[in-house]
Amino acid sequence: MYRAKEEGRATVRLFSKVMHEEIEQNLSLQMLLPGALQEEQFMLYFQPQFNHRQELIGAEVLLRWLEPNLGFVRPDLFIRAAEESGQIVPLGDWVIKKACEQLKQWCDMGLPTSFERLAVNISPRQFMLEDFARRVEARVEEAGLKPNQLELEITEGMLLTRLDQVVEKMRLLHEMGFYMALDDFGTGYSSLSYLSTLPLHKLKIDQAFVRDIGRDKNDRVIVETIISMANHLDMDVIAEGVEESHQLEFLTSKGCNQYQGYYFGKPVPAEEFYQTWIEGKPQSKNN
Ligand code: G
Ligand code: G
Ligand code: MN
Repeated sequence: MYRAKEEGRATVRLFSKVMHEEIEQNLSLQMLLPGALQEEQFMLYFQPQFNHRQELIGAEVLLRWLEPNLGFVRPDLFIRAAEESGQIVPLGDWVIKKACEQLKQWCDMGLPTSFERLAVNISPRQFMLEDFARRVEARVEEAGLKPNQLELEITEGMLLTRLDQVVEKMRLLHEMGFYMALDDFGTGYSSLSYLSTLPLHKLKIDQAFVRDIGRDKNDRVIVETIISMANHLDMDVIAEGVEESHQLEFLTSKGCNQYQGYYFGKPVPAEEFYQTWIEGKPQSKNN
């Protein structure tokens, strides 16, 4: 009994120590972020997306931070720190600006006709800004692009609070011509009834379901349901985290025609992306 108590206490101590370290880490990242943005320690990586004909249809833009002393900082950690400190607002704006500039450069260099757009992750705090729609529109115009060349990925979690405001802003962005996607779909609480009323173009099936397609019948059912929901609602559906051919086969057989994942390619810097996925496939350029 003593030992149980001791172990109990030790567990509590260990738990709080880990929590303490996480909080410290989060705070130190929060302090480093403003300087990091000023010194341009961030860079964009691009992960290719394909259709069922194995044609390149676009890429997801993923932010990376190379801190001089820490090396690459885990994106989930620094995104959270940026969200909490508010730095996500200037940082997110920087991501949109750089993504637009990069896409414009690639358009000028030549892209395959199958290439539709770049997808950018938008954090809740960024999306809720009063003038978010105007800001993103300005970035697209400055770069000489059209709104439908940019896909805005928002998460299901955003719909849990202030649904009315979120939907209103989605409608506005939709009317402006932006392409709207719901990221990590299936992990939240979306119900079919309100999903059908949202101005959405695309659902992104969360990678957790894709990962276990071969092992877990429940996940197969969920994936199949999401695909059929998207088809009935006239939305595109893309599977994230495709790593193996049997996952691709299952997805294709159920009517999911867009894919992203290590099976095709990892996120890579801009130059490598162009060399590997565009110059490497020189047929069917459109300019
Ligand atoms: O590929 P990766 O490890 O980068 O992504 C980790 C998490 O960080 C994912 O949830 C992804 O959506 C998020 N993320 C990556 N880049 C950005 C970004 O530019 N803005 C926001 N808000 N989130 C991002
Ligand atoms: O939350 P979001 O869907 O934006 O997250 C994208 C994240 O998924 C990035 O961290 C990206 O690096 C990661 N990712 C992309 N493809 C794969 C994959 O095939 N397997 C795994 N494990 N992660 C992936
Ligand atoms: Mn995403």
